[in-house]
Amino acid sequence: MYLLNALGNATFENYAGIEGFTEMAYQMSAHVLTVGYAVMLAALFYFVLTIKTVAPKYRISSVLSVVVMVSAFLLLMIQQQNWTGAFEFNADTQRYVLGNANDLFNNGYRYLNWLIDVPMLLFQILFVVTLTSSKFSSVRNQFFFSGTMMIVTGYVGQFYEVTNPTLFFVWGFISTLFFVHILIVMKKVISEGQQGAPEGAQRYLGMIWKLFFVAWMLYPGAYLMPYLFSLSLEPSLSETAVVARHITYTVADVSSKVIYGILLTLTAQEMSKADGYDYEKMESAI
Ligand code: RET
Repeated sequence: MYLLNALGNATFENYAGIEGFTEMAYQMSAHVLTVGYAVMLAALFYFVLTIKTVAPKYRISSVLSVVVMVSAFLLLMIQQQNWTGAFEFNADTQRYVLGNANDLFNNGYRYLNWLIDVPMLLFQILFVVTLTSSKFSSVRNQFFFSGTMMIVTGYVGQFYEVTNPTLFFVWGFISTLFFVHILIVMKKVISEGQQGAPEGAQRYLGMIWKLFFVAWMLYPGAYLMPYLFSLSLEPSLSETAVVARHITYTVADVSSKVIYGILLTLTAQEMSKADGYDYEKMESAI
């Protein structure tokens, strides 16, 4: 086996790339990463084109989705290029191996993308729901603080996923504490938002909570992927785990940014109708 520090603090995708990826594993990764950013560009149009289907007071939610789409599109595109740039085809072994590119593969672009998107996604719902007992500014600050701390601590931790499992798990654990705080605050925001909301909006808010919980859980799952595959304190370097991480991140991104944004738009449409703003009955919605 390889020396487990041959590549310094590089992530496990690179260590797996010493032996190399089969055509299928390499291409599936490249394709999944491409679909990831293509969806963001497509959804950008949805959020722009539907903005007038909700009453003006809910429109900041659509604007925040637009911000999320643009930043995710750009960073996920760079993430895909990072993948294709880091490995090259070797005709002798018929595998894609670490090339002599000057940049190894790293998921850091994702983490820094989250630094923009996580606060935006958390703020977004506050422009749709009406809080009954919590204060807007207090919830906003808690979301901002725990959101950024969760990501920064996870970003540091992911550098150690191969070379120092102890540090990897310690940083991951600290990050999880902030994550639990976010889940608690979000649950409260959604429960308050459901009170007094029209029935359709209540139903969508219930769906948003379930989606939020499952989609956000996928991120720590992807962080742990080399260990979920090895089930030991040595990271797995299997290419299946590498592909599984790309798929997990992409499913998580599409759910937590795009589907979440669409459900918030649908919620805001229901609330707009209850407020007397019904785009379906308007002469011209756009
Ligand atoms: C990390 C580190 C390990 C522990 C935990 C994590 C949680 C990450 C989450 C990220 C959510 C990102 C989103 C991005 C959307 O653009 C940092 C992987 C708990 C929950 C929603």
